[in-house]
Amino acid sequence: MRNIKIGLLLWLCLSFLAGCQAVKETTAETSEESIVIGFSQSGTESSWRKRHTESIRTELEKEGYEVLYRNGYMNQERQIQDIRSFIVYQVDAIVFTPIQENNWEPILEEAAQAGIPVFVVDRHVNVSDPSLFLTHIGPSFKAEGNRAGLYVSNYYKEHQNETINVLELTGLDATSPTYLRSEGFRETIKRDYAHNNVTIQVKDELNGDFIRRKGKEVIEQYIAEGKMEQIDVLFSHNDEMTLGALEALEKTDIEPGKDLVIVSIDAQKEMIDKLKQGIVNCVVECNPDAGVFVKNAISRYLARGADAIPREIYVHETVFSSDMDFDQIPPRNY
Ligand code: GYE
Repeated sequence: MRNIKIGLLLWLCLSFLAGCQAVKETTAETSEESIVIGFSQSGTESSWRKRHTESIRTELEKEGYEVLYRNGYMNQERQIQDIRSFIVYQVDAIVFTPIQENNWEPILEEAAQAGIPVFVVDRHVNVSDPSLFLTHIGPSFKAEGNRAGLYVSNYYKEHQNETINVLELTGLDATSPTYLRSEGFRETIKRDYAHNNVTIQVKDELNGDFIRRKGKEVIEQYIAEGKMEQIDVLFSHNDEMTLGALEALEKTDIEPGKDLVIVSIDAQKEMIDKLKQGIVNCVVECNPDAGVFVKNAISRYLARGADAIPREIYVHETVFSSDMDFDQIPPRNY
């Protein structure tokens, strides 16, 4: 009996050791074959951006890819250095969200020479050779602007013989969300009002770089110049700047959401709360959950090559406004 017990123990130990060896071998195999993705993010200026980063990192890691992450701290030179370090490291793919759209050509040429595919996410790049990146993955910024404009034109559809003045608070210059949101908005507010003589016009434009503090500063200045009274609608290119503008408005008699119609873009949790409180009127969603789209594009590229990837991949988005059933708004994760 004792012999049987010793035998059993010995067998268990041997199986355990064999098991360990097998695990070790698989681990070694995986790390040898593991796909490395360099991910250069432009900064951390908003909750939207933080969620965007988290979404991409977690989806890629869940897929078993190794992610080298770098934060560009809103500095293009830094992003260029980060991308160069990925090239030196010979990563399998580069994912990058450009701070603005110009002057990427030289570094993208370096990546192309090294044979590394580039996936541009969120903002666009402006390059003369389109083969320098494989695809662009992100929102339709123009559709976001259209949705904002549509809310405003519907809001005034029963009005008559009026000119509606809009103050546009724009994001960072030379970025596609800024000029496309603007373009989309202006396109829609031009809708024909001839029958009841209503004109919706962008009276003034202020720049807040997508940053809360800057949004607050420029609106404070505008209020100090005595110009805010003439404004009916504030159209802000992102929630952070809207939050800054709301802080500035606290020192006035203007009641946001009532005396001033406010339309914001992103749909961060904080802004959805303001919508529910009636402080803002419309929040156009900008979807930061790009991760799954990025992961799918990379996996598809690895399995089927560059020809299997569309040039433009849109993420889905919606719009929330004061006239909707707030229970329909999905919980926000940013
Ligand atoms: O709307 C904003 C962020 O590029 C679409 O950047 C993005 C914008 C987003 O700072 O909140």
